[in-house]
Amino acid sequence: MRIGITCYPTYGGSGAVATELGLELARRGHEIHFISYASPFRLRGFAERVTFHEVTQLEYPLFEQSSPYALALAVKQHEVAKREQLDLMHVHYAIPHAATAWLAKQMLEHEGLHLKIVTTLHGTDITLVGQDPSYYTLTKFSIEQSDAVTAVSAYLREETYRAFGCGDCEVRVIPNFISAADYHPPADDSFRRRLAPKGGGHRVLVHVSNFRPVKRIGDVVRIFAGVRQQLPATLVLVGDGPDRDAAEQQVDSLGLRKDVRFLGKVESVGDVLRGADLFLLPSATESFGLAALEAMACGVPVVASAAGGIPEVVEDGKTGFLAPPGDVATMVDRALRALGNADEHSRLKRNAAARALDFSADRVVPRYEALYEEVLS
Ligand code: GMT
Repeated sequence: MRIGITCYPTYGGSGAVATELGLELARRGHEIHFISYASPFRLRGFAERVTFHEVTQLEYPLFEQSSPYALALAVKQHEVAKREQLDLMHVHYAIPHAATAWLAKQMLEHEGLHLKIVTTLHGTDITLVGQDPSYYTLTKFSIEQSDAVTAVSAYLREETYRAFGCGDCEVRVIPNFISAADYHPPADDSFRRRLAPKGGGHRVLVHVSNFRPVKRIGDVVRIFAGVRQQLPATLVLVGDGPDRDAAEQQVDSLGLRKDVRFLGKVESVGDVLRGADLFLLPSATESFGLAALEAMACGVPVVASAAGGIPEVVEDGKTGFLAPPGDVATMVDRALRALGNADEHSRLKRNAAARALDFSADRVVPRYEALYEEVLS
């Protein structure tokens, strides 16, 4: 098949999943065309059957506050679909990608050409941004106009029905996945020692995100502070975003500077995750929690919020522990339970690595291929 993929190219789960999907599909023999304003961050180097098409925009004084990216994207989607004879366009994150794909499709129809649209809903396109009155009707319309719609968790599917109704449209759940070869538990503790080159018994806690308010970075720091009172430990924070400055200040005010490392954006999170003893994800909500899955794939247990789609990924008491969002005391208790006893930690690590295999690319990507075939038949 010849498949167009549009996603946000920046650090973030939806762009990561879209890019890994494109690369996996290309390995399986499909021709993939990424269309976005920049090359997706996980698309590095040459890959057979993969092409990137950059959306270019005219700078014009009148557009000062509102450069119409969505229109330029629709034009590029139309152009690439026509020139490369795409069978379908798979868009990740509904806003504005599902609407621009619909526009491109209308232009093609006008020329006697047909393009199928598959939309994957990822999270705040449904739970937050899409429900804002400024986007609601267009989000609902473009979901309903898609030829197929997927959600990354059962929670997100139900939330889509609850918030948008979505008439006759069937939202299928296809979970996020990991390419198992990229994430595997380390055979020794060399990665861990690189992150915290201290003596035995020292623990490494990791959090990876784009530091938006929904991630509750303040809770990450407070959970760590609680653990640090009981155990020698280092907190490694990966990523960047609006709440980073506040987190830096919080770390200073709690006197934790020497125990916390802010790494900023890191291209290969696997290298960091392989050095972790525990992953923290205390988000207010999370439609899936790809970062937690990536940690589990490296054999790292997770302490997370029992919110949104996280319980579909992290099994409480088995691959980590869940607690209500904001319940820092319980999360500290669970983190200490996970880290304080070597046998318990090993059990959680084994379970986490095994559970992650349920979400391997080999299991999940064929479900997208089957959906494409159905849409095209
Ligand atoms: O929806 C968002 O907030 C953005 C998106 C992203 O690009 O980071 O994150 C969502 O999609 C990821 C990939 O499917 C999920 O793993 C995240 O849980 C989800 N984020 C939220 O629901 C807050």
